[in-house]
Parts: sequence; C-alpha cells; structure tokens
Amino acid sequence: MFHSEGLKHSDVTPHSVYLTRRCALAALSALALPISRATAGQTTRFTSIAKPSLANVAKTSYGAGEALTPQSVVTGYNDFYEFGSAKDEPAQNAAKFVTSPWTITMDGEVSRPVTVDLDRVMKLAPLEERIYRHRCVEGWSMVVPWIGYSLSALLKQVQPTAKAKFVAFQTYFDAKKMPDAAALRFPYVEGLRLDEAMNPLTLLCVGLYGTPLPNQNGAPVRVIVPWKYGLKSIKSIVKITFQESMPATTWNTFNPVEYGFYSNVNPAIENYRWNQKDERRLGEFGKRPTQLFNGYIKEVASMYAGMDLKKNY
Ligand SMILES: Nc1nc2c(c(=O)[nH]1)N[C@H]1C(S)=C(S)[C@@H](COP(=O)(O)O)O[C@H]1N2
Ligand SMILES: [Mo]
Repeated sequence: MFHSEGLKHSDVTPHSVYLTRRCALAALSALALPISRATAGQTTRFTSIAKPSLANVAKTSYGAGEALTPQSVVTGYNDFYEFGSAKDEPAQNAAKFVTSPWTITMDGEVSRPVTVDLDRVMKLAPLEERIYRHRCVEGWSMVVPWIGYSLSALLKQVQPTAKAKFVAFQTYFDAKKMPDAAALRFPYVEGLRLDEAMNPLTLLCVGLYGTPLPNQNGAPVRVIVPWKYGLKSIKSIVKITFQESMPATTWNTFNPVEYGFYSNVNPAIENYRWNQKDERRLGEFGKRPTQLFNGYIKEVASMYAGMDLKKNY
C-alpha cells in the first residue's frame, strides 16, 4: 500500500538537507574501507564527545558471534530529529546538550509515582552489555553493544495498578537547545504495551561500547526495543506514564498509515516508503534479508499469538 499524499519518514527532511544526507551516505559506504583512511580529512563528521568508561558492566551472551558495527558509525549516523534530520547532524548539534542532572518522572496508573534521579536509576540493577541488532525503517541496520538492564526492573519500582495496560514515554524537549523544528511534533513520544515494556529483552539503556550514551544516541537514558523498528527506541527520556489507553506516538501522529503503534520489524508488511524485505548492515556491502521481529522470534512471538500483524502493524 502506498499513499502518495501521506508524509513519510524522510519527508521531514528539507530537500537541501536530503542531498546532504546522500553525501553522508556516500561517506558511509566508504567506511567499508579501513576507517582511518576513509575519514581522513573529515575530522568532525564522526567525532563524538568523549565520556569516561562505565564501571562494572557484566558481559552477557546476547548477540554472541555477531559482528559489531564500528563505534564511529553508531555514533555518527543517527536519527534524533530534535537535533536535525540529516544523519550526521545529531552528533554535531547535540554536542553541547547538558544531560546532568537528569530525572525521570514515573506516574499515571501506579501505586507509587516518583521522580527519580538518574544516579539512582543507574544503580537499580546491575549494568549489562547486550549486543542487539538495531534496524531503522529506512532499510539500514547496525549491531550495537548497548549497556543497561531490563526496563522491567525500573518499571516494577512504581507498582503499576491493574488498570495499567500501556506505557507512554516522553523525550526531553527544549526548542532553544534542539534546533530542528522539522515537521514532527515534539516532545517526541513513544509507547509500548505493558507486556512489551516488561519483556526482558526491552532494555533501559544508558551506554554503548563501554561508555555512557553519547548525546546523539539519546543520553543519558533511552529504551532499546530490538524487535521493533528503531523509531520505537525513544531517546533522552524524562517521563514514563502508565495508562489504560494506547499512547499517541510521534511517527503514528505524523503518518498513521505508514507508522503503526506496534512497528514490529516485519518483512511481510510493505506500507513503508522503504523496502522491508532486506536491509543493509552499515559498514558492509550488499544486503541481507530482514527477519520477522528482527530475528527475536523466540523471545517475543508469544506476545503476538493470535494477533493479525498486518492489521496491527
Ligand atoms: N527522541 C527521539 N528518539 C528517537 C528518534 C528521534 O528522532 N527522537 N529517532 C528514532 C529513530 S527513527 C531511530 S532509527 C533510532 C536511532 O537510534 P540511534 O541514533 O542510536 O541509532 O532512534 C529513535 N529514537
Ligand atoms: Mo529511524
């Protein structure tokens, strides 16, 4: 299904910026070559501000054997529209984004609403490194060593009531610090069904590649939902609200035909501008087939038993 009037993921990109993005893509294919040579003379494009290493991060078996996407690509090719719509803009425009102190407010259908400081959030559960596949609707994918713990450990703290069926997330927003007005409505909002949010695979993420999250990747705290398209993995979270009704989400509000609430990775659903049947792993040549639920079938398929995934896209 293709609706020509509807706005699409890339329609928020002004044409001139879109051309810049194509240049960035060209630079990225060059990354398949030795990185030092490919980026020589482009000192700022892929740099990120250095953050100290995180201590006491346990290795896990998640993603064992997967080839990691180079750190320079993970931190240099981003979707974070508050900081610009070209892939190389968030790394530059978010460089001065101050993320400390930081609090997360949890409210709604809970017994114990709370506003909690990030330092406490960091200590709620042991930090783990988990290597997850990460796929954007635009047809690119990465393999990233994220750091965090299961989001459920945080959510349980507030004791959701029986009425809590969904969890709504909200990103920090300040128009003065986040220069991109684009066509999206901010603050960026996302949502999950409660069982999806509680699934052990859903990661409360505070770091990648051994360090705290770079600003462009959603510092200081985001979620990673690896069986869904990247747009569900909301960045720089300040608020988590438990509710009975399905939350509004930024991309669904922008174009409901193309972006459903579920946004599970599914090669059989073609209502996107981009091909969902296969994908390009950034830093590699060629394409590989896209897998249902991004390959996390064992972990998540039971949550959708009996559901029509074409209707609930
Ligand atoms: N607040 C916020 N979160 C966001 C986005 C955004 O624009 N704003 N983009 C989403 C999209 S479309 C993708 S693909 C992933 C990209 O995450 P990465 O830049 O860490 O790879 O972040 C998601 N989270
Ligand atoms: Mo994306």
